[in-house]
Order: sequence, then C-alpha cells, then structure tokens
Amino acid sequence: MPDNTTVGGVSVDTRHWIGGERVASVETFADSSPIDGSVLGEISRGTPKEVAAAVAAAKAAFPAWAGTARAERARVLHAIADGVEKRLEELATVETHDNGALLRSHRRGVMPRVAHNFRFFADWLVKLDHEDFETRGHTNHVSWDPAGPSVLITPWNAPLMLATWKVAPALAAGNTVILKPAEWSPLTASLLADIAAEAGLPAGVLNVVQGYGAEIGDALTSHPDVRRISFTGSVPTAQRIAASAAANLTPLSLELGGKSPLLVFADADLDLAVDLAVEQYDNAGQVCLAATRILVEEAVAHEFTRRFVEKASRLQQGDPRDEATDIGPNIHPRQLEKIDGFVRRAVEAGARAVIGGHRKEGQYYAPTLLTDVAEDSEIVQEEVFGPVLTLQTFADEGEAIRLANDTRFGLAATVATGDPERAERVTAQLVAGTVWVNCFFVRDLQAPFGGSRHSGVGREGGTWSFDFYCDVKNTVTAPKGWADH
Ligand code: TXE
Repeated sequence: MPDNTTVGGVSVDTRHWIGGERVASVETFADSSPIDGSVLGEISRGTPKEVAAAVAAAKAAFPAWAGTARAERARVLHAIADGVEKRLEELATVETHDNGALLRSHRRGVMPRVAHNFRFFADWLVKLDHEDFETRGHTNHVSWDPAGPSVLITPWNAPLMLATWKVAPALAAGNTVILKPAEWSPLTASLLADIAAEAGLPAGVLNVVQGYGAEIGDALTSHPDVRRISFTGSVPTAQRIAASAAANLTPLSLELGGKSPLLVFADADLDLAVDLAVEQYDNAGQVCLAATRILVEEAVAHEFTRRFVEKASRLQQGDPRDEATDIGPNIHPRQLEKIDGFVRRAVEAGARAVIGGHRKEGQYYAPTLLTDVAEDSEIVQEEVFGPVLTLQTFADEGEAIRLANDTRFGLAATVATGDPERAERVTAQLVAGTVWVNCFFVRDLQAPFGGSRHSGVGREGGTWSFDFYCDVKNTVTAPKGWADH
C-alpha cells in the first residue's frame, strides 16, 4: 500500500504519526469523499498495538514538554498557527473533499479559526493566573500543573476545527496528546501532524492514531497512562467511553449532541428570526449546536413559515467546492440512510413536509421542514444530524419555555424577541450551555462551552480548558519565621 495519497492536488500521508515517525498498520480502510463517493485514500487501520505505542510515546515525551517554560510552549503554538495559515488553502481543499462541507466556509471561517485555536490558547496560557490569597497569615498559591498524556477523540462534522479546539489547549497546558480523528474524515489530522513537526513541536508531544473507534476506542480510553480524555461525538459512544474510563477514573470532557430550540416570539424581528432558522441548514445540518426545533408563537407562525419557505427555497444545493453552493452533501451513505429513516418514520407518524422530506441524487438530502409533529415524537426528541428542522407552535411564554426544555439534551438555545425583559426572563429558565439572543453561532474562545444533561459533561474554553487539562494545585505556605515558633 502506498504511504500517501493526493487529494485536490495535496499530498497527505495515510499512516499514523507516533513518536515523531510515520508508522503503518498492516491493514487499511478506505476513506471516501461525500462529494462523489470516490475513494480518497487507503488509511492505516489502527490496532491496540499502535495505540500502546502512541501512549508510550506520549508518556515518554511528557516530562520534557510539561517542564518547558510557558513562553516557549506558547511560541511553538504560534508557530503551528503560522503553519496552518501558510497551508490554509491546502487544508481547506482537503477538508472539503474529505467531509463535504463548503470550501468557502473552510477558507474564510473554519481554517482561520483553526489557526486562532492555537493563538488563543497560547496567549491565554501566558496570562493564566490566580491571585494568591491568605489564610491566617499563610499564602495560598494556585497553579495549573500539566496532567499528562491526553486522548482526544473527534468527530467528522468539523474535523480539524474540533480536533484543534482540543489539541491547542492540551498542548498549551503542557500535556502530550494522542489524537484519534473520525474514520470518515481522517486526512487533515495527518496534515496537522506535519505542520506541528515543522513548527518544532518535539517528537511524541502530538501523536495521531487512525482507525475505527470500535476497534481501538477501548484501548485508548482504558489505558492507565492516559490522564485525560476529551471526546466530541454521539451519546452512545460517550457512554461506552465513560464506562471504559471508569477503570482508572480518568477525567472526561464530553461534548455531545443536541436538539436545540429556536424560540420565535411574536415581538421578534421576523426577518431576523427567519435568517436564524435558515442558518440551521449550514453544514447540511451536521452541527451539534444547530437549533433544529423551531418554536414559533401562534400569532406569527403562518407568516414566519411563509417567509421561511421563500428564503429556504432559494438555497443552492450542490458541489461544496462551488462558491455559489449553500448546502453540500451529507458525510456518508450510512448517515444519509439514518436521516431518511428519521424523516420517513416522522411522516408515517403524521408529520407534513413543508419543504424537502426526500433524498436527492448522490449523497444529498433536501433541506426539510416538518410540521404537525408531536412533542414526544422521535423526530422532535432525537438528534437527526442532517438538514431537517421541525416546527411547533406555542401560545405563551410559559409554553415556549416548557417545550424548549422538553428533551434530554441541553446544548444550546436561541431566542428571537424584541423585548429585552422577556429575553432576560426566558434565558434564565432555559437549560443549555449556550444561549443566544437575536443571534446564532457567535463564539468566543474565552467563553465556557459544553452541554447540560445528555449534551455533555464539563466545560471547555478559556480558563475552563486549563481547569480540565491540568491538575489544579493549591500550595499553602506558612509565613516567614513560622518554623521558629
Ligand atoms: O459518532 P461517534 P458517529 C452524533 C450525530 C450522529 C451520531 C452518530 O447525531 O448522527 O452522533 O455519529 C469514535 N471508543 N454526533 O457514529 O461514534 C469515532 O471513531 C472510543 C454528534 O460518527 O460518536 C469517532 O472518532 N471512540 C457530534 C468519534 O468517536 C469511539 C459529532 C465520534 O463517533 C468509539 C458526531 C469507542 N467505542 C456525531 N466508537 C457532535 N457532538 O457534534 C466510536 N468512536
């Protein structure tokens, strides 16, 4: 098997990256493009043997990296960001071929954010501090000690963005990393390994192991030398990881799915509310934060729906490399089957497709809005992870809040209202890690990010990331001369 493949003119190594070296597995798996189903490359199919080697490399590299001065760690992280910016076009191209999200989004939004992930945590690290405080003359000093080798398991919907949102703070904290990208979009993690090495990150500090979660997941998450596990993905996989990590009580950060609501009150700017709703089709609906449940006050439901249909019908669906495209393909034939199954069962149960409700040629699903859906139905309660929204109506604020909170998730919520007092009242009662008022997807890396209930455990972002990736220590020192007494 060849050691690399060429995707959109960019050469990508298809092997693991362990201890500063490329390592091949005996077997490979085929990685295909959602754009046309073509095989992009044969990727090393990791086994517990490569996992053991990667953890050993991360363990060996840990003392030196943990002992590296903060300013030097920050310098290397900025150098990685420089490398990302230098190869931005290549990263954007490869990512679009691999996961089917829009090239223009990768160019203008996602890859600049990848570079920013490194710059932000480098800068945050340098100023990370806690003021000393006194207890009966004794000084308390809080420090953030690097925790150790960290396993980072990432999904396919925003591969490099979500990987680096974990890699950057883990490295900044002084930890070493074993990154396991999703098997449906493994390529940009391999490019990141090259960029990090070129930036001067020492061997073994970042390791990339490719393969199927079902085959190497347990080896990664039950390893006694692993000190942190951060995971973004589905609830069942998170439950499996939590059980596996329990053997060593390894601390976990779990960023899971959602079924977030968009609440549209009659006093809202209706055009803005429609824009917010249509935005939920971004990335073909494969966004954990997506507000897939639209809740509209009865008085404006008819007009909202009319304007929504008008705007959504203008969306261009097609090749994600085309600048004019608004919605690309879904990641994998299996995901498409899953989406289609959800919609078919919903329609059988009485739902009506106002728009969409069907597959299109290739790996595409038509943007869909379903009405006449019951509150306790599968389509309202379960994450579809495709371009499928539901619309329910409410009579008053109390009912809006009740509907909004009535799922097992709690990742995000969006409120459209022209009344600031209502916004305050409503947001205070929503169960969600992030709430947006009259906006969507505004993200600052210093803000806490995570979900409640089945949407996750823990928070990352800003200081919260360092709290997670470090062993936070309090050192209490007696006053001078204390020992003489
Ligand atoms: O996710 P998995 P899948 C949701 C979304 C989607 C559904 C299924 O609803 O339809 O999950 O997607 C690795 N031990 N989200 O099956 O399995 C796997 O290799 C350790 C929401 O792709 O959770 C990949 O790297 N790791 C979500 C990663 O877990 C294991 C994003 C995610 O895959 C493992 C993705 C195991 N036993 C899906 N099994 C979000 N929160 O944004 C698999 N993996």
